[in-house]
Amino acid sequence: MRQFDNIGRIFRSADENDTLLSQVSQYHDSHLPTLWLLGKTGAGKSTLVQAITGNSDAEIGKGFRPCTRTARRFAFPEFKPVLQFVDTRGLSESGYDATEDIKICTKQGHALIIVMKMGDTEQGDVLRAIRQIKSSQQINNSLIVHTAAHSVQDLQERERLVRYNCGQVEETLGSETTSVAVDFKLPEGGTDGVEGLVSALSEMLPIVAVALRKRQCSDEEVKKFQQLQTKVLWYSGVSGVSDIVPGIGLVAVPGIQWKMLTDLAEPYGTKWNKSALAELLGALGAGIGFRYSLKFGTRQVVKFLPGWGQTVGAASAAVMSFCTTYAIGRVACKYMYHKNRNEDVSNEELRDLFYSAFDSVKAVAGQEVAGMSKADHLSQNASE
Ligand SMILES: Nc1nc2c(ncn2[C@@H]2O[C@H](COP(=O)(O)OP(=O)(O)O)[C@@H](O)[C@H]2O)c(=O)[nH]1
Ligand SMILES: [Mg+2]
Repeated sequence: MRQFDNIGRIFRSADENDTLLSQVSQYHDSHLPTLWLLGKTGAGKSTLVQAITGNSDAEIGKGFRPCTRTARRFAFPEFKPVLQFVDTRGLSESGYDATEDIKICTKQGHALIIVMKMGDTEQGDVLRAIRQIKSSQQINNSLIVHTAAHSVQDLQERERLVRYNCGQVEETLGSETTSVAVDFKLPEGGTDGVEGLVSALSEMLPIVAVALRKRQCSDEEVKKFQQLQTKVLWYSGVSGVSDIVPGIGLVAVPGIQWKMLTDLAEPYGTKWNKSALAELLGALGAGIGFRYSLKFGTRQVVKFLPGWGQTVGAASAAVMSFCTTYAIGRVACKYMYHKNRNEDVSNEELRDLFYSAFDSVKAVAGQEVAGMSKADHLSQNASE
């Protein structure tokens, strides 16, 4: 086990870098992928957040915090957030100026969600804001959401109303825009169209597909992981950021991964130590474990992932850090789950899971890192 001797040392020294890590997480949490909700009061913005996060009305009400003079943000989850909703309240105030809100919403990957109640054709305030947003040339993804679809029974009438409001928005934006019709509160209870809404949002922001899409699943191990998934995504995002903020990467990534493992152990009623970690990395095989222990650079690990060897030079280290952290988190959860039950889990199974977890967040990592680099670049330019 000599090859793993470095693990404790490196992790301990990284652990001492708490201030550094808290800077990185602060940067991460203020550059979250953003769903910007634009719509009149009563259009259904809060209800939308509630429907797709599964949070209660009360949690939504209390979770929104002012972030500009005219907007509030709702981070999801509240602690260790991986995305945010921004609700523009000032929209109906005369002289609403979107400049500050545009800045907040375009720091990271983002999508503009235009929320309109079915049949409400009075959209002057919304269109005025859209005009301003368009002229900033900062928003490239938008979706129109027609809420309370079932309040209009006649399907042809519904279609006509949808077309009318889409027409108003498209004329203002100067481009075609996807739209979905939903009802969050059917008279008989339940919802309609929420799945389609989440799919449309996932197309624009890949994080939505990973963090918010609920998959029915009967496997207890997977269910347990799903409860911890956003936590793993948060650590992955923070690892990615640490590669972008200059001078932090090599030290920070293993430290962040170690913190993640420690954090994940609690819900499994266990603890990590050097030998448990060595066992897990050993199970993942020479390709992952051995290299990991030698260099601690995710760049090194990734060279041994099938299909990534050739692209590693071109792909950004931050994407690699993100995906590797996620994959390690995923595998560690499975390892702990079975260990706790004294069940065997084969090395192949762990390895396959590592690769599939890695692949499952490539799109998320790509967008986050592109967004963060852009934000970083912009703020550097601004301070020059
Ligand atoms: N029937 C129905 N009611 C809705 C729907 N969306 C929102 N509402 C209701 O409309 C009202 C305003 O919604 P809210 O989400 O607070 O609007 P906001 O001001 O845009 O945040 C609430 O009473 C909601 O219950 C919907 O899809 N169907
Ligand atoms: Mg609201």
